[in-house]
Formats: sequence, C-alpha cells, structure tokens
Amino acid sequence: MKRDHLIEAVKQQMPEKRWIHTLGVMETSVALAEQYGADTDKADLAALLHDYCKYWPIEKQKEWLIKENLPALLLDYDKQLWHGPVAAEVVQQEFSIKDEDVINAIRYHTSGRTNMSLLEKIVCLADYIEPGRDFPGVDEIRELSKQSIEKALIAGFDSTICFLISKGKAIFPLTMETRNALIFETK
Ligand code: DGI
Ligand code: FE
Ligand code: FE
Ligand code: FE
Repeated sequence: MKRDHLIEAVKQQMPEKRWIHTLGVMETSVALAEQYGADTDKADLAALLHDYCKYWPIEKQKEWLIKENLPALLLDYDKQLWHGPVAAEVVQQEFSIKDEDVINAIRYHTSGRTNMSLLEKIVCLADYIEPGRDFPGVDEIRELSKQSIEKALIAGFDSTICFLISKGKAIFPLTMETRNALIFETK
C-alpha cells in the first residue's frame, strides 16, 4: 500500500491529538535514523504505524492477543502494553507489511526488549522525545539522544518505571530486562 493510503488509514484510527503525536514520532524517528545511520524509510513506516491500535476497544485488542498467540503474560500487566504487539500483527495482515525489523519496532515500541535493533531503539526513543511530549525530564532525554541512543533510552525507561512505581503499578518484566540490557550495552 502506498504511503498516502497508509496515512489515511492511520488517521482514521485515532483522534487528532494522537495523529499529531504520530507525526512527531515520524519526524523524530527519521531524524534519529539519519543521525545514527538507520534506514529512514523504515523509521518513517514503523513510526507511522506504531500506535495504529492504541484506540481500539480493549476487548478487541484482547481478542487479537489471544487469536495471534501473543505472550499470555501481557494479560497480567497494564493494558497500555497491548497495542504494540497487536499492531504488529494487524499491519502484517491489513497492509501486508513484511519487513521483520519494522514489525518488531512496532511490536516492542512500549516495552522494549533485550537485543533491540537500531530501528527498534529509534522508534522507542522517538516515542519518548517527539516534539509534542512534555513530561518531567524529557529535555534531558532529548539532550542525551544527541550523545547515545542507549543512554537516552535508559533515561526514558527510568522515567516510565519511576512513574509506574509512583502509581503503585506492576512493571512488565520485559521492561526491566530491557533497561538492564541497555545498561550492560553501555558498559
Ligand atoms: O502509546 P504511547 O502513549 O505513545 O506510548 P507507549 O506505547 O510507550 O505507552 C506508554 C504507556 O504504557 C505509559 O503510560 C506507561 C504504560 N506502561 C504500563 N506498564 C508499563 C508501561 N510501559 C512500559 N514501558 N512498561 C510497563 O511495564
Ligand atoms: Fe504506543
Ligand atoms: Fe514508548
Ligand atoms: Fe506512541
């Protein structure tokens, strides 16, 4: 499917504010891809589709998790973790996206994972620092992104983990594993 058609399809799935966020993630992903030497077309495509299922009714997301045999552990943790793995399946079927790296960048954009590819890191980080984001510490993460993608991502996950702790919420084990892996990578 052509990019213009994908854009129309994505816009239809979300309110205006989420579309503006998506545009921000696309712009930042392409900039990071240029900076770190990744494929800018893949960065643009993965960013365009990363939140495709964010506004799907939660029951529909759950149906896809079960239908596609996605990790059952996800069901025990925050529902916000579901839209990435679900979108990774949906875009393959709806739009015939076949690039594994693009699919994994969508799948792991919220939790991260160990041994993330450069493209996966880019989309995950762009999701934190796109121009519309405004949370305490975001400017420090933007600064770190100029120096080290791993250090910037660690700071992003630190902020999410601290936020979850402050709310008394559980932390998805893969997020902790991701943070540990990034720390070992920067050693
Ligand atoms: O979809 P976005 O809002 O653009 O961003 P996202 O896909 O990174 O979702 C982040 C949300 O997920 C954020 O509000 C925190 C929530 N969340 C809940 N449990 C976890 C979690 N995020 C991570 N990384 N790990 C968790 O265990
Ligand atoms: Fe998301
Ligand atoms: Fe994220
Ligand atoms: Fe997002």
